[in-house]
Order: sequence, then structure tokens, then C-alpha cells
Amino acid sequence: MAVALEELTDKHPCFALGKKGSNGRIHLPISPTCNIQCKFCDRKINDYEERPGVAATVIKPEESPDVIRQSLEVCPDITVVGIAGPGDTLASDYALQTFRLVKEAYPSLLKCMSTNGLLLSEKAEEIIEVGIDSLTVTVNAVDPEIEAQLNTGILYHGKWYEGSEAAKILIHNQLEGIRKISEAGIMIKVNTVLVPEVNDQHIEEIAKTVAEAGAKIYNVIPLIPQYELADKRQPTCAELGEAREKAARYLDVFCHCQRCRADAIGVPGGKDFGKQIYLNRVAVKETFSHG
Ligand code: CLF
Ligand code: SF4
Repeated sequence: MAVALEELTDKHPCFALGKKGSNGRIHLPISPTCNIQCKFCDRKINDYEERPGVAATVIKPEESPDVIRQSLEVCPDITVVGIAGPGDTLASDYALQTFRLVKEAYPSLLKCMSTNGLLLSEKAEEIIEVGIDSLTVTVNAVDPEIEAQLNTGILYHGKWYEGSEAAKILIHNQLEGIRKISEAGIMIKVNTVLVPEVNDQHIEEIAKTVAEAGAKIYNVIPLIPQYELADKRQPTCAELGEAREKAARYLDVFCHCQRCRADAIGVPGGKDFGKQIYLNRVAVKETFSHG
């Protein structure tokens, strides 16, 4: 049965509204590959950068229960098992396989999945059946012309699409996926990477559209200028505040995002145990590089 918003607000650090939550999360770096190319994404395997898309290693689904056990020993505040990359959670089957194992081994932990949404609509039934408790979809635009400035292209059913043609497919699938998943009662948060002069005047439209599709919480993430958007700047605090204020007209806004790595472990913003757990794993030899 789907978890109610009150329970998520209470137990989930990224759905805590108002004050910062004190619960922790473990990210399992299970999903190595991605099926789209965001212009700000520079996926890396290393142990020093603090940002999404980075992990020290990639683990196998069957290693997850043991990683969770070790993590709970060092951080008993963990209430959520999240999968957020370092690639996309639906580009391979590993994330859904892992959630099945987690459900069996740790039924009391919340299962949180994060995706770019390209395959959300076609995988919706399976996601619902697996019993995800919270889902995050990254929607950076609902206008294909704007999305095309943030995304080079998508690999969809074996074919590479670019520009606004790619953006149209991506946006359509994201919104359809959000509709299907929210109809099943699963709580959805939408993340938007705020890019000054590209989508900063578009936030209200995104928030309105995703709220109509069924999303309940919105998280504006300031751009980390890198890769093809290295020449852009980070939004100012005022721009971030304005974007949040506009979004808040349509849904609840989450304000404590820490732009976590794909292998973060601990309370967001507090001590991170990711390196200690993942780099100590002798069994983990196979690293994946997107380089
Ligand atoms: Fe992880 Fe994301 Fe789940 Fe949270 S992170 S998959 S919803 S358990 Fe949270 Fe980190 Fe921000 Fe993500 S603070 S980057 S919003
Ligand atoms: Fe990177 Fe995520 Fe975009 Fe894939 S969806 S290119 S992993 S930011």
C-alpha cells in the first residue's frame, strides 16, 4: 500500500517540508548507464566530488542487503533506501531488481527511486508492482524548445533522437509516467535544475504542469556549471528564492536539497559514510566509467 504524505514527510529526508529532517538515506549506486544526455551532466566514478552523477563505484543488486546492513550499523538514522544513479534507474533493470531484494530484506525501509522519466510511462506498472514508496522525476522543462537547450539527445528504443524531437518524446513520457504513478497513490517529487537565462522564467509553467499531472512536491536544484553548460552561471540566492516562490503556488516546495552523490550514505548535509562503506568493499572490483 502506498505511504501517505504525512508519513513520508516524517520519515523521508527529501520529503520533509519546512524544517530540515533528521532522517538518513542510503544511495545504492546500482544503475551505471543512462539513456539521455543532459548538457550539464558529467557522470564520473571518483571519491572526491560532492554532486549528483558521481559514485566511488557501482555495485551489484545482490550486494545491496549487505551494504544496507553495514550502513545501518554506522548510521541507524537511515530510513530510506534510494537509487539515484550514477546513470538512470530505468536504463537498466538493476534498480528494480534491487528494490525487490530490499523489500524482502528490509521491509520497514522506504524505497525511493529517482529517474529522468524517459522510460517511466512504459515501466510504470512494474514500478507500482515493486512497491516504490517515493519517486523523483527530473523535469527541466515542459517546452521542447527549452528542454533542447538543456539536453543533447535521447536513446529511445534503440534510436538516437536530438533537439526538440528528442525533447518532445522525453517530456511526453515524463508527464504520462507521472500521471500513471501518481494515480497509484505513490508520492512524486519533481526536481528541476535551475539554469539562469534558460529555464529560470519557465519554472512556474513546469510546476503547474507537473502538479496537474499528479506531482506533490517540487525541488529546485541550482545548476552546477560543468560539461556543455560550463559557461553558464549558478543561479543567485534571489533567483533560487523567486523560482521556489513561483513553484509554491502549485505544490509544496522542498528546500533542503544537498545535491547528493549517487553513493551518499547518512543524513543529507551531515556526515557522509559513503566512502567508508563503498571503498572498503573488497568484493567491488568492477567500476564503471562513463568517461
Ligand atoms: Fe535519494 Fe533523491 Fe530519494 Fe532523496 S536524494 S533518491 S529523493 S533519497 Fe534528496 Fe539528495 Fe536532494 Fe536528491 S537531498 S539530491 S532530493
Ligand atoms: Fe546525467 Fe541524470 Fe541526465 Fe542521465 S538523466 S544524463 S545521469 S543528469
